[in-house]
Amino acid sequence: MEQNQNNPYIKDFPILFRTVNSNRLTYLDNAATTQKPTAVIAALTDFYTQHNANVHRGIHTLSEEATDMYESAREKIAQFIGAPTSSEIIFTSGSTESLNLVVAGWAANNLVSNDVVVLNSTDHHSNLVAWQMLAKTLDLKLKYLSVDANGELDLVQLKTYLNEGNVKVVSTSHISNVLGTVNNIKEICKLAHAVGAKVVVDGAQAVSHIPVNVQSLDCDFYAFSGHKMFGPMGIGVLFGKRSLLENTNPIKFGGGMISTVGLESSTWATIPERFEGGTPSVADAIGLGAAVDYINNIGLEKIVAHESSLNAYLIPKLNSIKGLHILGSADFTKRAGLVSFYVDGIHSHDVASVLSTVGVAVRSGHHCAMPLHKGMSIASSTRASYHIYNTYADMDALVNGINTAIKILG
Ligand code: C6P
Repeated sequence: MEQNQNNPYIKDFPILFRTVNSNRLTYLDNAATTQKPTAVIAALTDFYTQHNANVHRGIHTLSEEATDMYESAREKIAQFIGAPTSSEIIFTSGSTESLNLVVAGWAANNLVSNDVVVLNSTDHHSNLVAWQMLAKTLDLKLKYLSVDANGELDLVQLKTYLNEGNVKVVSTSHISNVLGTVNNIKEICKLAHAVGAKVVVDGAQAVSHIPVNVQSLDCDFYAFSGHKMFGPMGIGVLFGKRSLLENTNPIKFGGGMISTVGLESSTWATIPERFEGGTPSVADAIGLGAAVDYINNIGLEKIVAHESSLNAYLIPKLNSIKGLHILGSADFTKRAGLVSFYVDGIHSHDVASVLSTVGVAVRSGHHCAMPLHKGMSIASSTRASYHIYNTYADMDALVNGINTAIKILG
């Protein structure tokens, strides 16, 4: 029922009613950014038409309203990911800034020369590059976990690394944005914590696709982006355990994040304001709160079941296309709602271009995961990624478009 055009969620997303190149829009680029429901757009409009003011600064009515709305969004997000307190929710501009805050704010002040950070080649550049930069400055050692053909991280090797000593951090994505693998964060945390290492999770592709509870995962930091979960662009979140945030230096200095300022030195506001220097993206945070309400109204179990049924429908069809190779696990029950692939002899951008001519939006390229593609000896891939509003008809449009691309270019 929900997999066909009677999917009840389509009507919530105005953009899905536009045409692209004279075709119905088939939006399959949700891992890059999701579309926005009316409820989120309305929350932004309501803020700007009724409440617009800066937060934590004024005592006039609009400022108090804006502050209440901003803080209540923080509260909603804390509950949504099971954070113990809303003070452990830092608003950032997105996963990239959240990960940079962990690296430049916490790790730069808590790691020393020869400490080891364990990463893996499926990690997004936002994670890899930030650690590489710090490794150069502090002379850290970076170790990389092997990834098998199914996209699974080698946890036996992780145990070996942890036993070798000096591992201070294990940092990984929760869900790979290329392979769709759902990493076993709970187990990784258990192993890492046994030797006192901290776990940093890049949840950009997980939040809104699977239930996330930072307390049951027991991760130390968890980063995600609002725009990949029906929220506005320009807003994201870093969850950090309070004891670690207390030992994290701010990386943005200015208004709103100080307690006292002298001519020689300053002291910081309490957490979380300490990390939110300058005027924050107030409307976008409130919009993200509305996105959380929207997801809660659907229910994450329904989203998981929906994406899994799209996988079950699409993947066998893709597998039957000659010359098309799917990256990651062949077992579609083991992946989140995205599939990346390449077609022999046709560049990923050309596949995406032909798909665009028939209104199908997918992403092509290295998806900010160059080492992963290099490790698979390919330069790039084409990726279809779905969400609650996608249907079997969307999958058919994708498959037909790929067949057309092969006919034209193959
Ligand atoms: N991935 C994609 O796959 P920002 O741009 O800060 O909102 O998110 C960065 C990011 C971090 N980690 C992972 C696992 C991600 O997938 C992303 C963003 C997008 O199409 C853009 S490369």
